[in-house]
Amino acid sequence: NEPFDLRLPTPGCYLDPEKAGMDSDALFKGMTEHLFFTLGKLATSASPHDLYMALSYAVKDRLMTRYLASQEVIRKKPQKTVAYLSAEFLIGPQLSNNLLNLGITKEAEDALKRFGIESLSTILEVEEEPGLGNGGLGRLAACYMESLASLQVPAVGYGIRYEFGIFNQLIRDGWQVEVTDKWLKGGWPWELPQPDESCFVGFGGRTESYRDDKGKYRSRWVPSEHAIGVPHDVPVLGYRVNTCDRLRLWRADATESFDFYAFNIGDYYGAVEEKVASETLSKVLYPNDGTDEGRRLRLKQQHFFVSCSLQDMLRSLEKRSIPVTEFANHWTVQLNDTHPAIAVAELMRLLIDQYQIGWDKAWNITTSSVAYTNHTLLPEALEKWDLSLFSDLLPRHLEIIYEINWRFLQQLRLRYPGDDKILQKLSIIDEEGSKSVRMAHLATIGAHHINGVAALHSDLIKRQLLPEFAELWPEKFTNVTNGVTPRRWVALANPSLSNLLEKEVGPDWITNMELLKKLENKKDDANFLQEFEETKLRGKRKLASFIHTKTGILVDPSSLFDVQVKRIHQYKRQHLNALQIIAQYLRIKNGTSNYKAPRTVIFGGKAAPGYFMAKLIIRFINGIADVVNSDPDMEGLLRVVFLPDYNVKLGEIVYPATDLSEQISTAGKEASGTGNMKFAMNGALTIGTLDGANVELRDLVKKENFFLFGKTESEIMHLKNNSYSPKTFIEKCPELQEVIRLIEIGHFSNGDKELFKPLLNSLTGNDPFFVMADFEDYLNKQDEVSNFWNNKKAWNKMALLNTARSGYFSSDRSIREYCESIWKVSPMPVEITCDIEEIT
Ligand code: H53
Repeated sequence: NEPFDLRLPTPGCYLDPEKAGMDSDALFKGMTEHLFFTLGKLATSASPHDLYMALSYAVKDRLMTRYLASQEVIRKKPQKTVAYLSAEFLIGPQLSNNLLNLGITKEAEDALKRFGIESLSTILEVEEEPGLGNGGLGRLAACYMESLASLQVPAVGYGIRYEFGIFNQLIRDGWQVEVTDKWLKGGWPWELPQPDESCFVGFGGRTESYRDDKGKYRSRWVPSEHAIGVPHDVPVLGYRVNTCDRLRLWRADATESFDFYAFNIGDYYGAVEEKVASETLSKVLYPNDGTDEGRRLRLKQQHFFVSCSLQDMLRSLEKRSIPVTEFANHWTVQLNDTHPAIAVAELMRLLIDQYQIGWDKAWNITTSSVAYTNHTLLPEALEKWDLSLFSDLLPRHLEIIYEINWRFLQQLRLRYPGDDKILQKLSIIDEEGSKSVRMAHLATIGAHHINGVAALHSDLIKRQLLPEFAELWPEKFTNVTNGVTPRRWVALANPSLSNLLEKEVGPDWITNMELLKKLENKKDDANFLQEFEETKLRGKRKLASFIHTKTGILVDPSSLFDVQVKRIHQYKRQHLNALQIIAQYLRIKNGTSNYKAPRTVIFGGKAAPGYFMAKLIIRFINGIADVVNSDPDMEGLLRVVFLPDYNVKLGEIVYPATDLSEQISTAGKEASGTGNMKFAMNGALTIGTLDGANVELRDLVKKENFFLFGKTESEIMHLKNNSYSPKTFIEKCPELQEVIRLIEIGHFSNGDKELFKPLLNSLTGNDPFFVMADFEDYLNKQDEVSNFWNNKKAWNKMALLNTARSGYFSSDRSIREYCESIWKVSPMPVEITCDIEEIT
């Protein structure tokens, strides 16, 4: 492994891997230069945003050596690289993370002081976060990129550079209002546009057959429309290592600024139209989390970024004179859900049509390089494309899919002679109703591995979602439980806890979370538990002041902070939590509460703009908050807060400040959940169902440190199969009847009896997410929580054990599992040497 030679012409002396250029003097100089030359500003008149930009540019400069060295290593010594294909990367703010991973946070603080800025946080606050994802899936992709780099694994994350990310959420009269996310408006300093590596992508048109040089009939695609993908690269630096991987996000450009023919004949608008149409491709992120809308533009986005990415991978082989038949030895392609599943057909098309490789060989290459992660069992999330839309947009891909399907069905016919049912069930084409292409089937057939994202979920994939596939190819199915990066979610988000952890177990916990097990020795140490509690209090004070600034609500940091932050979805059951609050409210009102644990219940999360019931749930929570927060009887006992515009940045404030984490989805519905992991690491206790990764969390922290309630997945199935009736549960629970009555009479809607009717009708009608069935158990469990809260020592001990035992949920562990069992890649350290004398 040849060291990267730093005596290459690199501006500035930011080159020494250890220190040169990393001290505060050099950072100050770099900032001054960027203020002057890049931003055209004088230091004397620089705004906080100018200083943020200048510092970010100076920090990005300091990533470049590692970034280029990491690419050189692969060029010189080819090694298998991970291509993580994802329609979403919710990467969060970049400055703090890069400072942490470079190890120059202190130096940056010192440099800022010389511009009169006393606290780094005032500069971090102005950073606009790129909301290039909806929720769990996009954030997971970001954690995985950070872990890949930290583990020194060569990797590229491929995605879309949406001009508008997930909308910003305002709350007006209790309702969610969506506002366009203009994250690029002030300039975004972290990307490197690479127009010379652009790719062409076709759409529409027709296929035609022709005879090649050897007289063989072949098929080819004649698209009617084209777009250009321009890569914008974001460096992803690992923690205190030289590996700096890449996030390559594609922006769509028009092929020609104008159609000159149309322009010349006077059709000015017609000429501009196609340009505008091509550029809308990367305009906006679809704001649905786990629901498939089947929209034409969405399929275009998917094909656009997948095609660019695969072309980019193939081109990288050509550049290094590696035959494309070696593809699978150099790239391992991970499909993050079915959003990039078109990759199976597109890789086949490129190999067959572009590189003239025969079917069998091409299929072998494809199936040896592609793997698929499933993230959901919800039927509404499983992508299906209308056949007519598909053939209109991607006619050649459809031909290829038919061929893949035909060969697959032939295999099935041999195995299950005469069984047409199974053929229909497994076919890529759904023949029922208006015919459609099932993307999960395409991905499953084209992948060498299919994994779920938590033990229970992976098991359900095999038993419920794709049982016949699992029987056919048991060796393909596996599990990799999700994880989250401890750099962002503990080290950055929770500095006071991090300091305590470092003092207790040393600094290595950041890359080896298992070391936190050592904290178990302290579980009965009153002084240590006190210190641990102090870190939590600090987080709560910060959140309390944030809540006050954003909502005007005053909350008491010594109350129990009970938090549910995640996308709003019926299966996640924010409404179950809301109903429970009403029950507590009623008890206080009726004087029947033995309420010894003052609580602040905090919600946060966005609803898909077209998801009526989710938006009504937000309105419902705000209705309850209004009544509770303005009632003097609730003073000092109960507060309800809906935090607007939940995003990564806000998550960093919320996780360290939480005492109780709400993970209350209907069992069998949440594939994994990752918020549950962030809370546990930060010492929150969980109240939760046996769903997703909660199951593993409870096993790890041990059942006495987890508040379990609710029906299990099999009990839910049983209810479902035996004509579940929510009424029977309501009849058994007088408190629930009271709660419902209060909503009915309009108590939380200023007397409006209609407002929440759709919600009530759903709950008392068919209650699709079994809220009524779990209500009583949940309420009882909440009483237990309150009782525990009054024994602070016991609470702190449980909280400490959650932190101590949460190491398994580091995304480093998940990535190691992917590397070993699916990708077969190993770390490749990047060495950098330089002779400082020579370059300074
Ligand atoms: O993916 C997370 C899981 C979570 C699951 C989520 C998800 C999306 O955010 C979007 C689409 C989709 O199919 C699944 O709901 O349970 O933790 C990461 O795996």
